[in-house]
Amino acid sequence: MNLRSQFPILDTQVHGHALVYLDNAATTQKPQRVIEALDGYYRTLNSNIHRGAHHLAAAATERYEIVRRQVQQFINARHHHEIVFTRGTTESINLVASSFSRRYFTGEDEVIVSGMEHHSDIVPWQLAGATLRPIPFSDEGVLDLEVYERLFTPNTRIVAVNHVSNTLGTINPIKQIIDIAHSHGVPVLIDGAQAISHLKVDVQSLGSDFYCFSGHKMYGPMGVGVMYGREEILNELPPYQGGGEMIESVTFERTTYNQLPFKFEAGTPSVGDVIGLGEAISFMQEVGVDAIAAHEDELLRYATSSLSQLPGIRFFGTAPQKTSVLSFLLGDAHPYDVGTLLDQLGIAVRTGHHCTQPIMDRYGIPGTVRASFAVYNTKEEVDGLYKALKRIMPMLMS
Ligand code: C6P
Repeated sequence: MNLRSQFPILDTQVHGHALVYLDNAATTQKPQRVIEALDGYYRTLNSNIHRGAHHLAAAATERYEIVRRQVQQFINARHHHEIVFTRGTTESINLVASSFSRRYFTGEDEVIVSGMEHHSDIVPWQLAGATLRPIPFSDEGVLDLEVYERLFTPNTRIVAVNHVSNTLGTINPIKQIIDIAHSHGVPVLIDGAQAISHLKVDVQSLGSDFYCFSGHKMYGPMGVGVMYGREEILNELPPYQGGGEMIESVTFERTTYNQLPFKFEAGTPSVGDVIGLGEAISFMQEVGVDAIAAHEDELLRYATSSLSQLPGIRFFGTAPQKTSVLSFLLGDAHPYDVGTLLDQLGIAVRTGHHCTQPIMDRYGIPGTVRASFAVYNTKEEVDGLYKALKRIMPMLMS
């Protein structure tokens, strides 16, 4: 897919080598049009929204609200007021955990998560006082749904699982997970941080109660994300933060709250970043989510078969349904050493526990090397990774 020229950063040289950027699960690079949208916002539109009586305030508000409808359409939400802008997936999940627990927790509360959750979908529930019941997974990285069914108790308040694992790449069967939870009368939050740039998401056909994601992992800016919530459930929840915009009226005795979605958007939002997110969605729609997925699948297959030829390589996450994440270890080499040597050759990967320490404990390893692909990556770059690994292996393996 010849989109590379739209991404200026891909021309960067690193340590005398052309950059090979394979850290897309951490954050994707941004196309020129997203950079221009941010620049254009600050040059021509910058203003606080929903407040001022003047032209710029009205124009910025209109653009911001257009993006809300664009996101609604992108994930097929029923209503635009079900889309709440946040700073990212982490804030979206913290919002739900905080508001949901204040409304529904009674003191003996269990949350079912998967054993492959990101810390962002573990810690907020612990902060809310829940006991976590993790769904185990196989060596390949597939969740055990039979055990899942047995984790429900009268104290189960919510199920919170990721759509795609950032470390293993597994695409979890979230429709099935949601249906099972609903048959127990339990709502479901989906952490879509790693799914939104690879898979078509339809929150209505999935039936998810909450769906959270970050703009920066889908070719958009950092500092903006989305918390989708079903209207009925959002109407039941108390606000997350207090401040401007989320109120209807304030006195020193009593405050009443604004309607959805503003009830959950206290303070000045990151307007320019929301507008940049809109541009990123347009980019993805013009390329086509299916075309993006097909290209990345091809790269994943190619990379898996190519790297399999390296003696002593071990892959983590070999589920049949995967996105373009390849986690591995080279013999007993420490992942950090592999990452540092790759960097010297211009190749950017992530190393460590990837904010999923329970996965590392499950396999008894300190971390992995993770290569993750996006729409602009090429087979030549995969070849570059293979050659670089081959070159550094003798330095690392005893
Ligand atoms: N994973 C990674 O390199 P934020 O930081 O709020 O945009 O996203 C948090 C988050 C939540 N859930 C999942 C499944 C994620 O992968 C992430 C972010 C990055 O894998 C940074 S740790």
